[in-house]
Amino acid sequence: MENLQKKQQQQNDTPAPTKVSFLNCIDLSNPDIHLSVSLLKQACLDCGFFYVINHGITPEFMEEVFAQSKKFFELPLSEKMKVLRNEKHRGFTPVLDELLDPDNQVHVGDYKEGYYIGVELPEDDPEAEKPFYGPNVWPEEDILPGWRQTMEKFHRETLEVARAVARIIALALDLEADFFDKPEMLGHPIAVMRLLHYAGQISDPSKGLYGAGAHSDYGLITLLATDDVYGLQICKDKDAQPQVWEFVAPLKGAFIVNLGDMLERWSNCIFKSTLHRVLGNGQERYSIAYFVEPSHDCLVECLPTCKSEKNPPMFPPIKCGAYLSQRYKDTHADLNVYNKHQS
Ligand SMILES: O=C(O)CCC(=O)C(=O)O
Repeated sequence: MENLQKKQQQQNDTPAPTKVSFLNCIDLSNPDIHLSVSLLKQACLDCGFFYVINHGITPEFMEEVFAQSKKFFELPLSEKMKVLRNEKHRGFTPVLDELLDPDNQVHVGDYKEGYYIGVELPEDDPEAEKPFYGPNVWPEEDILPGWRQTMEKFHRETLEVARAVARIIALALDLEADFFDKPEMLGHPIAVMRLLHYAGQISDPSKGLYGAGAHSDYGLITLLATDDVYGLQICKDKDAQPQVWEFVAPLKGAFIVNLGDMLERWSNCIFKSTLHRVLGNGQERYSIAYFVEPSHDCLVECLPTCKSEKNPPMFPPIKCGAYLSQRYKDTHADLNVYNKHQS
């Protein structure tokens, strides 16, 4: 993996930043499951971030997804606003829509634009009444031909990668491999993919300017695909003062996987979610985050293998849908802001 990271750093146009984190790498094509479990467990205990390679999605298809994403963000703002995010969190999110770290991003939000795509459910499906479930919002076919098909295929394929990673996580937590495959978990997940575009703004932490403010993700895990521009930073110990930030080297074609807050709760802090942020360095950057959360009604409560008399559950059980709704509400602009701008 060290070689992989060096190779990746050499491929990038810009010199590698000095402080780059070493991350373990899980090869999903490796039949030695014990090795994968051991590498993943070490990564989860150490920093909550690791690479996943040989995951089955071809490099050519990943290139195509990035090319289609770029086409969307290159549209005029007026066109993008036609597919503005709705109350189900589907569609376009303009620059500054999200504010992830209000303590440090004073009066401004993230300098990134995005596009949310969830699991497609027809409007007349009874489940579509629930937050995060329902139909997606799509740009017109004549504006971006084939765009929807590409994104739907990537959504489906990435979910399979997420399920494969979740099986290794289950084994690392001494659970049955299919623990997270249950219908209420990744059988019918809330799986939200988000195309992201950083337009080349230069971040300045001293002024509270970030591509994405410091945060941990809300769900089970996140799979992140990036282009080869540096930007993502992690803070391995969120309780340390001062915080120490390290870059994560981009690895084209791989997923960078991180643990979310629900897994921290599920595992009673044995596996912790990791604080991360994005710094812009003046270069345009594209990434795709895939947030993996269980079904709306899933009760996230301490796993049987993560509690004992000496180590009782630290968190009360929570329903996934309610927890997620609150986290999105806390971090996203009120949609009325856009109505006011338009009137
Ligand atoms: O763009 C990236 O590298 C990370 C994005 C991210 O952290 C997020 O959307 O939660």
